[in-house]
Amino acid sequence: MNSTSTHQEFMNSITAKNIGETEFLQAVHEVSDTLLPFIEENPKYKHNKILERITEPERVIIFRVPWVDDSGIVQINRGYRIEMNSAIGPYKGGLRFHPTVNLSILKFLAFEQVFKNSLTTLPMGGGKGGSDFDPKGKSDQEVMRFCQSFMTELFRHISHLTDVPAGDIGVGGREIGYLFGQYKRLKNEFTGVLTGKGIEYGGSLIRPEATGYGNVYFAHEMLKTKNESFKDKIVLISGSGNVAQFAAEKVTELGGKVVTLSDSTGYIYDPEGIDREKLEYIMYLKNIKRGRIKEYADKYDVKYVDGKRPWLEKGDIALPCATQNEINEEEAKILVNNGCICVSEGANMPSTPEAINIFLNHKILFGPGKAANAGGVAVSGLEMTQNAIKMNWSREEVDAKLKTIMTDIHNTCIKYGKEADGFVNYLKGSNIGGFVKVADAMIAQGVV
Ligand code: NDP
Ligand code: 2IT
Repeated sequence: MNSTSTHQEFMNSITAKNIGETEFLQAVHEVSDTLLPFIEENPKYKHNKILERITEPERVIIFRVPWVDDSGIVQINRGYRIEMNSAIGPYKGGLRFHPTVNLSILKFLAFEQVFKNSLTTLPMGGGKGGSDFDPKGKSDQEVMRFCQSFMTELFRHISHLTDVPAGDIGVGGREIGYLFGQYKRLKNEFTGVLTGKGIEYGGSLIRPEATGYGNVYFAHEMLKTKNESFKDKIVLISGSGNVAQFAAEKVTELGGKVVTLSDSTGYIYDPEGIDREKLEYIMYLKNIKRGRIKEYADKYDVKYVDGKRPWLEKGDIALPCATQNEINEEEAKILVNNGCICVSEGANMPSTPEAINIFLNHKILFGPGKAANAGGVAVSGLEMTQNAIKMNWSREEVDAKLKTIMTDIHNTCIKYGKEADGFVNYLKGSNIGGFVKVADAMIAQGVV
């Protein structure tokens, strides 16, 4: 049987087992498509059914999260933790609070996390969790009560030795603080059970910056292979949350000009560039005022496009940093036709499969999320180490380690993704590079 029909057969069985889980099936399809030929060449993975095992979560926890809003009304949300794979370390991965959260989205994120965490070279398994709770428009008190209720169930399933959650969409420093406080109270122990903690209670310097900075470091490595850099490049960024903000900061520091940012309602286009001072306003707008991106356009008198994404604008480099499936085929074509030479994914699975095909067919630099955004979880791993040795490293130390990790991930992608004509298929490189360590560890540990 050829690998295309083997792939179809594999996908048929996965689809039958995970009915309606669109995003999870999309992620598995993309990974297995590049892995199957490699597995055919290395029969030990086939005989041990690694692909079948790695796509089945070790454990899925689903629970009720009741809480009382400011007007005294009882609200009920659904909480999840997907414990996907612990072959190379404790489950590790973020929590997402967003109304779209469901089992499919969290399983796709947990699946991606297994490969990403392996790529970092640190000993972390893969997991993900969250809730369909929408923090938008909620008071701090409501967010606190929700987080306390969420942790009142989650605490019995996690610990610094077994499963270490962190942030993701809708979960930042504020939420991690409330979650940590409740865990500590319930367990009566002070441990590094969460990462992304405040600096006063065990957090790591550079963790807030890590995903955005890491993405830019990874893109920088890709650009270097073409004797290019960020200097004087026009950069399109989507999102305006944690990842987008620090990607924008690093791009500007490296001499690039960021002309777009977005949120779920639309995007802004600032042809003069979103410089340091304007970025400070974005940080105030998004992290403190919790307002809409349109307010930037009103303040600086620039274009705001409602209901659209930034990919319609002309740019040399695109950094999608908002959410999954935010670049479709049409938008990918527009990017490439407008001369975009590099797409580096700060978000998880922001490009649809059709968009990825456009990038690969045009042989532009395409850095998939599991490689390009691994800086966040990598510094989470460094936070775990600092907690374990009861020491704090300086900004410079953590930043240097982050840079080294991103460069190493880039090298791994080249090792497994360089094709006969010299083109580096980073998708293939990151999938195989992330797979090997986990798969070998699974074989070594027997059928568990
Ligand atoms: P934040 O919550 O800080 O910001 C998310 C941003 O994306 C906001 O601007 C938000 O707009 C926008 N957004 C969210 N959902 C949608 C949607 N459905 N459509 C359009 N825009 C949307 O999250 P992060 O910055 O932490 O996460 C961004 C991405 O990066 C996610 O894909 C996440 O999984 C990924 N990531 C995050 C890491 C981290 O360390 N935080 C690590 C690795 C990856 P609005 O305010 O309107 O909701
Ligand atoms: O998608 C991700 O890698 C994250 N949200 C960060 C996970 C973590 O444990 O820091």
